Amino acid sequence: MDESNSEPNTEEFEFVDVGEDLGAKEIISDHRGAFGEFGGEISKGFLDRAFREKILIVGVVLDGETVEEIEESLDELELLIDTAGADVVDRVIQKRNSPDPAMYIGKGKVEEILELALSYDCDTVVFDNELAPSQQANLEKVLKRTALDRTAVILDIFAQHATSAEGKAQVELAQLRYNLPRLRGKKNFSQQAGGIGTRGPGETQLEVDRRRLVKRIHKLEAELRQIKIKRDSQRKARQSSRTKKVSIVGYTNAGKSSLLSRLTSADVLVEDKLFATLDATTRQFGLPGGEKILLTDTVGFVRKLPHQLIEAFQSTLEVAAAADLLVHVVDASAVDPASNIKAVVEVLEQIGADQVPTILVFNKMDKADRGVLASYSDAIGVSAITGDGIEHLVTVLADAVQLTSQAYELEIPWSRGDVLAQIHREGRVESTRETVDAMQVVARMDTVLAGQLNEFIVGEDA
Ligand SMILES: Nc1nc2c(ncn2[C@@H]2O[C@H](COP(=O)(O)OP(=O)(O)OP(=O)(O)O)[C@@H](O)[C@H]2O)c(=O)[nH]1
Ligand SMILES: [Mg+2]
Repeated sequence: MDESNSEPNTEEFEFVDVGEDLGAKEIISDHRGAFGEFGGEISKGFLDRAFREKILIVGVVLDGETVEEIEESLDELELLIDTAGADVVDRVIQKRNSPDPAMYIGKGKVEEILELALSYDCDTVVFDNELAPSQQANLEKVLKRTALDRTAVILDIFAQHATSAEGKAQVELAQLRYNLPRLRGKKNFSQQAGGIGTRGPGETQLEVDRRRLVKRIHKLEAELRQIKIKRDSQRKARQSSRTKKVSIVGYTNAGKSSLLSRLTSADVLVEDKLFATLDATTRQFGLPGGEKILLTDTVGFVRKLPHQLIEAFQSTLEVAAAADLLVHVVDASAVDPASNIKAVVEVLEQIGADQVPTILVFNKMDKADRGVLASYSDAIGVSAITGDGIEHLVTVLADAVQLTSQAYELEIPWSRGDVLAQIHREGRVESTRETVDAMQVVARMDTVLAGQLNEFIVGEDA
């Protein structure tokens, strides 16, 4: 096979002259590089899992940001890397007005990082900020080791945790969309077998690989569309449109799955790791008043959730945007619950779920100070483990679900006992008054029921 592109292909990259002699005492000749080896399929993640990689992390304090914020973000990155199966050996922080176009951080800082990387003998440097493909390539060239960003780490974790066909397809799609602009030629590029996918006349290896990636992306998109169509129709068949949908959202590891299983005795995966849940699990839950709702537990959020994942997980995240009500679960024992809440609210905005009414629930109160609730007057404290506060949560949940329906005033002729029965069954009657010809009723109903009983409605929002 002709493997002529022995030089990294630079056609899409603005490689800047970053200088060769940066004082490196030794050159690590065979660092993997993050993206050169992909030949169109994701065979492995970005991090090597044959051993625990040693990783240096880098944070940048940009204009308008504080060192504390970045330290916090780096704490989270450290947890993410641990979850991904590697160890952080040290962190570096730089203050800058704005990112450097060539390498995100300044050249002097990169040299410092190289020294540090050599002294720790670390395998990979992970940047907390999203790197442009060219920045990533430039950094790898200078640092002589894999340079990744937070997005790559999160994609890696998702790839490890995906189990369902849909989850796997969603993750692969996100990975491919991330990789596509980062593909570059490499010396030992994957050997092409003859037949389909071989290089056409005048096509470079890089073009072949890019074409294969695009093809795979289209195939996955089609697959996901099919899964969604099938699931949507199953869902329609299963549930009457009147059943209220409540989604449990929140920061990863806050105890969302634990809460679902505490409420519904559902057998869901609960694990002390980030992004344990990637597939939405829905269970029916009977409220004290008798009304049944659908409770869905879904993927957790973090700061700067990669847009590739948000796009690929659109159909999973849709359950939050389409819900009548959200239960936002917060880990009350977290170092800084407020900043986790902020991160979640930001993702909710991104997926168009920020207008959905929300109950704020502080979980893990068994190991938190009650003081955390002080600045959140509407929040409810619970423990999914001990069951403390759960009864109260259920009451609040029932009330909140009621409020998602509108109150109407109806006049129902005595001859229509069937309608009266239907309101009692499907809505919530708040008051009744008998007159000579009719029963006057104030009831909360959703739009579907209200539509059916339109002819009896005499007023709204009573
Ligand atoms: N002490 C204490 N631990 C809890 C409580 N609720 C959950 N946990 C623990 O927190 C960890 C995460 O719980 P999960 O229910 O998996 O959290 P999650 O929000 O679904 O997490 P992801 O799906 O990974 O986003 C597990 O180790 C749970 O046992 C609680 O009320 N108290
Ligand atoms: Mg979970």
